[in-house]
Amino acid sequence: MSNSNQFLCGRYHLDLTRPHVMGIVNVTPDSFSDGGRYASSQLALEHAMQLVAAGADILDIGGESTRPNAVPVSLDEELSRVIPVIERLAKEVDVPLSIDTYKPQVMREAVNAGAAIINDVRGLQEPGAMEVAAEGNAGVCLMHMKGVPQTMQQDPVYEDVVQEVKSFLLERMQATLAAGITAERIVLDPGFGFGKRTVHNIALLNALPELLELGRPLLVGLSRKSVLGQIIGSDVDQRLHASLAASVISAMKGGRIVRVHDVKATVDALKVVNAVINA
Ligand code: 7PM
Repeated sequence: MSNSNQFLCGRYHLDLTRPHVMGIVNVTPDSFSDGGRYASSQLALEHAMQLVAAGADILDIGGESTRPNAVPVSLDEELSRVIPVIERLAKEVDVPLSIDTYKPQVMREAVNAGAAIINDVRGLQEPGAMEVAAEGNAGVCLMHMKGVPQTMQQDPVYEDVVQEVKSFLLERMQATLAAGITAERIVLDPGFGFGKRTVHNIALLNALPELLELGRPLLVGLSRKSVLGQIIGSDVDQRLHASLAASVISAMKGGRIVRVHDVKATVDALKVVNAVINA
């Protein structure tokens, strides 16, 4: 077993030799009722508990600030969405909690509230983010994105997408190591759908073995994404089977964490992958 499968995050030591499932928990205001903040916290908590019962190894909690085309969320709004949920979950569940944010203040308060992983779609490039990540012992996920969320899907162009993503991840990993964060606390993510067209996403999925040469575990987020919709021609609520195919392919090609909405189905699919990998 290679040491590069160990992922240290907070008080957790994950052995990623077995592919792990990260369940997505979105904390967003309920648009159908005026239930307010308490209602959306409650919904997120209940959803998170269901994902753990379904076998999630990690929970990724996000207040929607990182979403492409999303209405920008203010710092105070993002904090008031995610921090109460993290505080409660840290007491209720025994899996590492990840905070999906690029904002240093949200990272700091989330870690203080019990988050074990900082999942940053900007790869700790926001001023102050690297320092906050280095303060504690949280794990970090460094993701590649080309451009900025508002415009990144408007005809992104690459000469060689695999080399560009690989160089970027190497540079961010080196910056993170230089800040005093040890290699075992780092996972890398090619950032599917973040400034990539379908051909780029497919090329990256095929190139996971090459990205593994960077020496750290890879996190893959393809669940329900538009690249799958492009391939099968379905709306976002009809992408379960395509998402399962993507998770299976990711794990077979060396991906070590899959970030998904549909945890139970993914856990079952990856059990089949494991039976084959371990044979
Ligand atoms: C609209 C478009 C809504 C895209 C939500 C999304 C990733 C992530 C997201 C990923 C890591 C989603 C995305 N995607 N963090 N956050 N990797 N590390 O589908 O691929 O949830 S947001």
